[in-house]
Amino acid sequence: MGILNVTPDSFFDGGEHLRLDDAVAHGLRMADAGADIIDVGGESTRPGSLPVDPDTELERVVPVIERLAAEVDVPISIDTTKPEVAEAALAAGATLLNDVSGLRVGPELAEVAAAHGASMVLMHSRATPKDMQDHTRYHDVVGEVRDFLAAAADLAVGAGVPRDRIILDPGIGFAKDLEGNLALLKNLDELVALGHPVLLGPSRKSFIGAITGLPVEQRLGPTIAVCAVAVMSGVRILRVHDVAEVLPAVQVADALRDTRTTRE
Ligand code: HH2
Repeated sequence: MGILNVTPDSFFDGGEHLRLDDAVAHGLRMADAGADIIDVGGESTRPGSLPVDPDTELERVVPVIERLAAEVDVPISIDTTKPEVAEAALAAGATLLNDVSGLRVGPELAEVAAAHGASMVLMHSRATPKDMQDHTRYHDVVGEVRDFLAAAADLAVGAGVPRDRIILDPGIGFAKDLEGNLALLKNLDELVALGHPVLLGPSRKSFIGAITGLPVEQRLGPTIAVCAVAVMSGVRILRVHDVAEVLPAVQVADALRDTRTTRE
């Protein structure tokens, strides 16, 4: 899944794709590089970021989705927590709804997805991007995230989304400190065991900076390492900024995973 942030303030690519032509060109580049999904977002959710009003978010994402839907074959995903933005994005040609709130505010987003026959990503998070890093304490982060995602999947099914269209995501960096992120990354198999495809978004995030001391521009190598480990743990979708660079590592990890399982 290639990331296409149509925002002025995303933590890595903020401001790079605000012009429609630049955004579409980047989407096409990622599709050419082998992305299976393009994830379009119009609101940064980095720690500390402030919400964007629905009209601004709509103006950013809808024209990009319309153009990409006409110009690329790969599915387009909309990264939003606002039902009105989801509705317009799915009408414009997106077929996957990426909900970083994991339906915390209720089933409305799932109802929108169901009405459009769209698939859904349900991600674990807490509070809002502005204050989520004040909510990083858990008794058992892996168990709590797993139970949250299982309940969110049930809520989506209740709202009409077929179970086989639901993807789960532990939400790396969303209301998690380094210890929490590492616990989740070390126990991805527990989320995979829920039976849904698991998506992971580690790309250039601050836990990599905390481990390596590297600034965001220099986090590609460690991002690739995390992606390879995630594939070995059964993760099926990696949400990344650098599709061309990550894809070969994912292909190799996938081949090694098959080797390990076919020997017995
Ligand atoms: N991370 C971000 C945004 N959306 N969606 C899912 N499913 N999983 C994630 O881990 C995830 C996500 C944050 O990263 P990014 O889009 O690069 O930055 P920003 O929020 O600053 O736009």
